[in-house]
Amino acid sequence: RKSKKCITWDAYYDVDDIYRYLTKMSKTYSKFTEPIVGGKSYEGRPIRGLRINTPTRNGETKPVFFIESGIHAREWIAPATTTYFINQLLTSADPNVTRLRDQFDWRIFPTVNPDGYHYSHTFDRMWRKTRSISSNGCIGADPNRNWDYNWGKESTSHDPCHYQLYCGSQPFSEVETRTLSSYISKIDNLLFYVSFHSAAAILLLPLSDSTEHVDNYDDLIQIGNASLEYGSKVNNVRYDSIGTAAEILYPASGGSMDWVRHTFETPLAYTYELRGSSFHWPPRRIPEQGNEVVQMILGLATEAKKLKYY
Ligand code: ING
Ligand code: ZN
Repeated sequence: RKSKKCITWDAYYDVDDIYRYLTKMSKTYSKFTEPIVGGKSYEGRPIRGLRINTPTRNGETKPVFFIESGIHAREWIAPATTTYFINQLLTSADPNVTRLRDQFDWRIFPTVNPDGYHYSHTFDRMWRKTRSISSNGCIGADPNRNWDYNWGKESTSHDPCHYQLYCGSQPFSEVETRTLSSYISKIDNLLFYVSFHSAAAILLLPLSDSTEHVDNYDDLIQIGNASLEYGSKVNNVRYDSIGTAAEILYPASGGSMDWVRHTFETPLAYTYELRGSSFHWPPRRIPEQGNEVVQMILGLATEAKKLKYY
C-alpha cells in the first residue's frame, strides 16, 4: 500500500514520500532541475535523486557538487536534512543561498539505501545495512564498507550475519554501491562529494582508515572549519571535532567518500555526522539541523572559492 504524504519537515517520511517529493520538485522547477537515477537497489527500487543546474550565460559547465545520504538506513536525520537542503536551494530568497544554487551542478541523492531505509521504517528502527540475502541466509551488508578501496580491512566484519558491519562478499557486491559508483564514474568535473550520516556531530575527511594525510589535508581542514563555523552560528552549537575517521572516530575501510577520493582524486570530499543520540532526533527539530546544513554547505563553498578550488 502506498502512502501519499507531503513532506513538511516535522516528521520522518518513508522512501515513497521522499521520491514523490523529488518528482514534484523536478516538475515545479523543470527549467533547471531534472530527476536523476543513480542506480538501483536489491529489491528493485531506483536510487532517485535531483539534479539542480541553473543555466549559465554562455553555456559553460559548472563544477559538480554531489550529495549522498541515507546510506545507513537508521540515520533518518540525514535524508531529512538533505531534502530540507534541496527545498532551501529551490525556494529560498536568501541571496547567499541562490548564489550557492547557481554556482554548482548539483547531484543530490537523499536515500541511497532505499531498501534498508524502508525496512527501518516498517520493521526494525535500528536497521543499518542493505537487504540483500547472503548464501547462508543472513540479510544485508554495510553499504559504507562495501566500496572498492581497501575493502574488508578496518572496522568491518566478514560475517554475513553481523548486524552492522558485514562488508559484503566482495567489493561492490551490493547492487546499490555498484550502480551508484558507476553513476559517479561518469561525472566529469566532480569538485565536492558530501555524505551525510549521524549522529556523532563531527566532520570527517578522507582517508578514513589511515593516519596519513592526503596532499590537500590542510585545505580540507581550513574549508571544513569554515563550514563548522558557519554552522555554529545557526543554533549556537558547535560540532565536536574535524579530522580523519582514523584520528577522531575509528579507522574504517570501504566507505563511499574514500573510494571517491582515492579513485578520482576528488579534491573536496567530506562526511558529516549530524547531531542526535542513538539515531533519534525529534522530528519537529528537523529544520534546526536543516538550516545548519544549509550554512555548513555555504561555508564549504565560500572557503573553497577563497582557496581557488573553483
Ligand atoms: N559513521 C560512519 C561509518 O560508516 C565513517 C563513519 C564515515 C567511516 C566515512 C568511514 C568513512 O561508520 C556512521 N555513523 O555510520
Ligand atoms: Zn552512518
